[in-house]
Amino acid sequence: GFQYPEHLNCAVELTDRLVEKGLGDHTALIGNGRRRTYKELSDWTNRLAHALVEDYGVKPGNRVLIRSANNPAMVACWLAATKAGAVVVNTMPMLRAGELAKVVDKAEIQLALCDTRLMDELVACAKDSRFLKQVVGFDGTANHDAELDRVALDKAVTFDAVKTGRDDVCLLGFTSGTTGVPKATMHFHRDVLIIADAYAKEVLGVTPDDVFVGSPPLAFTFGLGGLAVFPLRFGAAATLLESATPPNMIEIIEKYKATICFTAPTAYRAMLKALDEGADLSSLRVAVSAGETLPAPVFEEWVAKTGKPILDGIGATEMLHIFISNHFDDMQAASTGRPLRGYEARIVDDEMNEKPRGEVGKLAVRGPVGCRYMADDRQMQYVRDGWNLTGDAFWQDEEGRFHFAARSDDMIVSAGYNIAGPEVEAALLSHESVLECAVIGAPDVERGQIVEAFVVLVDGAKADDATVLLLQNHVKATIAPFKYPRSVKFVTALPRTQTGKIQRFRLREEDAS
Ligand code: 3SK
Repeated sequence: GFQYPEHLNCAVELTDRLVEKGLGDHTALIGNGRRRTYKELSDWTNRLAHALVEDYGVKPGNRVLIRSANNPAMVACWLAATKAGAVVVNTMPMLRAGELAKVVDKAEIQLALCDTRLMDELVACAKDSRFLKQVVGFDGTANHDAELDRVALDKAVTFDAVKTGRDDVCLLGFTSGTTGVPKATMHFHRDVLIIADAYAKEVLGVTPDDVFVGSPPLAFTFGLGGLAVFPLRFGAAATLLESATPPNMIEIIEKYKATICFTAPTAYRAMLKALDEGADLSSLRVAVSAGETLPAPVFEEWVAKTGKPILDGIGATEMLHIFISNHFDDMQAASTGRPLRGYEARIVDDEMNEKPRGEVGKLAVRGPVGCRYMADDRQMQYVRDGWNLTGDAFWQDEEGRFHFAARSDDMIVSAGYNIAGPEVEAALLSHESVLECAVIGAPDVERGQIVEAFVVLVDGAKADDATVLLLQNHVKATIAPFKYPRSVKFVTALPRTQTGKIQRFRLREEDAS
């Protein structure tokens, strides 16, 4: 298993420890037009930690909210607050005052650190809040031109980090879920290191020579792990750019000679569309895909066009990060792979009995990191008999690999057939006219449900009956014909969560109204 000392502050392990190991001059952060070494990151975060404790009264266990886009200053604030023993909630810049208020109330946030460019909504939230008393601005452009930066400027570059226990909570991961109701999940200092040791080390083999890029927000644990924890744990470089959205990721990989890219399948699709003959992805070692299942056509096109491995994995905010993944020596299209070292997974029925290989059931996982909802009675549903039920429908093949079928809510039962919406989506996506799509079960008197597809067409394709027929025939020719979408609706965009997951429940709601 993974062993850690009884007292552990994960932020120290991601900063000062690398300096101790002789990597002080190595690049830690890239962003805002410059590079910062591990020594500079250590000094920066120690100064900020002094300011948080001495000037803003942060005590161990206080909840601190951070509001920012991905940039080096956000990482520095997160590490500094963690060094000070705070429990941090990272939030995305798109959140409005009402959404921030829900987070503030749930987490009982007293202090918020905010990129000065994003103050308005948070100040509006603080005005009516019984918890949030202080909103302190930091300079997201890292010119040290904001209150927190000025206060921190003269502080000492060493800081005695709070001697937190390895099982002290340091992070609250909020999940908006694909159902729309936000929940908070608690994570320990040790969890932050486990995700790096179990995934970044064991699966990706990260070394100080790696350069990470990617698009998921740091406020989403997928992004915090992939873009901050994983590089910093092993002395690699974290590229944190506000502009890191597809398709310009290709230029970013070229410019910074990135070796590891973290993003979701939709972004890889967009990158493939923008990939011209001259693009130089030679620096890239691996593309990591998670957040949604990786459709086989995207896997195949990526490997064919770039010659680089793309590793699909599944994680969850509840589990902090990825727990099942493909591995370099065992990589397959349309498979999520095998549990990481230390994790076990099985497919169960409603009574928690293991299902035979090949049959779709609920995915149950257990391992060194598990789900701990904060004050939420869904804990009893998520964790049963010590197993975490992630809400995904999976099946396991004879060789033991796991395969995604659907989110449990996205299984469609039509005329007695079980149809996994994502399988139909993958078939539709393999047609050249389809840019994006989402498939749901729409109520139907005769069949109970019918397969209904919402399709965003590529530029130039016609949204007419002929295209409907073309797409239906294409699905029938690709997978079992009974799975074809009896209803096809053309839309200009799909509803997504702020982390980019398709909100199929919204499509179902629209259908019902
Ligand atoms: O797949 C996800 O949704 C996820 C969530 C949190 C952390 C990591 C991942 C991949």
